[in-house]
Amino acid sequence: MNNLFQLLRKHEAYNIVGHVRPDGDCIGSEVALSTVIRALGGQCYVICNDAIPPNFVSFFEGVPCVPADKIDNSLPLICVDCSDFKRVGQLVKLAYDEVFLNIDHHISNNKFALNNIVNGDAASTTEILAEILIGNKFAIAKQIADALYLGIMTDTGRFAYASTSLKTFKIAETLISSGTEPYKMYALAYENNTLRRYRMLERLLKNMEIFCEGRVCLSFVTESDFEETGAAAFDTEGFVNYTRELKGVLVGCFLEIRNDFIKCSLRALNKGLRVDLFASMFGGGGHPCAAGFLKHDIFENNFVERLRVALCEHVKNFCGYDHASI
Ligand SMILES: [Mn+2]
Repeated sequence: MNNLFQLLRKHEAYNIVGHVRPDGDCIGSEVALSTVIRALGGQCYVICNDAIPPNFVSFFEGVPCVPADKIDNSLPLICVDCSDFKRVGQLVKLAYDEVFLNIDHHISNNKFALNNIVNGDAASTTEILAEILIGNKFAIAKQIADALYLGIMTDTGRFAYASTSLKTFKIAETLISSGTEPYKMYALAYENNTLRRYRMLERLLKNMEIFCEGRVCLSFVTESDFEETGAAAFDTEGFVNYTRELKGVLVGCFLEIRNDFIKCSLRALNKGLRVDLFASMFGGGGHPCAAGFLKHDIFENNFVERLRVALCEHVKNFCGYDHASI
């Protein structure tokens, strides 16, 4: 893992990209790594291939960004927090034949780059980066610390998921020592809800249903819900958690049923439920407890009904797994 610095010295300038619909870990990784590269004397541009949630825009202060339709593809590409090269979005995918470096923590990562720093056990991509920086005694400036903290806080569900460990808190300690103020990061991420997000939340709660003997909860919002509330794609970030947090539910599923695609997010109570495997049947992926897929092709009218049946079958097959051994 410590070869990150050797790799970064191979070129003078880079493009960095994360996944579409960027979340805190994606943004934190982009900002932290690009700031590190510039601190090392190199140049680096973050490719903005999707709308950055407004509450996270401040993290990009002073970070050179480039729109996805103006990419200089002569610069080597670094992908962060992407399990698959598809996740970078169509424009970036078309611009590049090869990826210089892939840094990620998804168990399903298919190591698509020339160089891969992939650790499926890490709680977040920012945790991987933080460990490397701390291990190499890199002087972590406040902007880098804030970005890393944002990613770690959001991908561990505010330091709550099973992926949260003593190591997570030790890294957080270093970041706080470097100037990060936890309450400010929390407020940015979780106390910036818009009314249109809450209006969407009403619809999520209204459409919620439990089936498979109480083991699966599914809800959805539709294109017209987005239109009527004026919500943007990022306004539904984290909605899937409401489906998973119900008592007795083993797997939660949240669907965005849009005009030309369905986005499915899945969360499981524990690793044995392997929602990443379920998502992979539909061309998606992720983590054992958190996964999803995007269905772009014209889908059958009864797709959601078939999904319900398949989900219940999957949960019945996997909930008998010996959880004690995981
Ligand atoms: Mn992540």
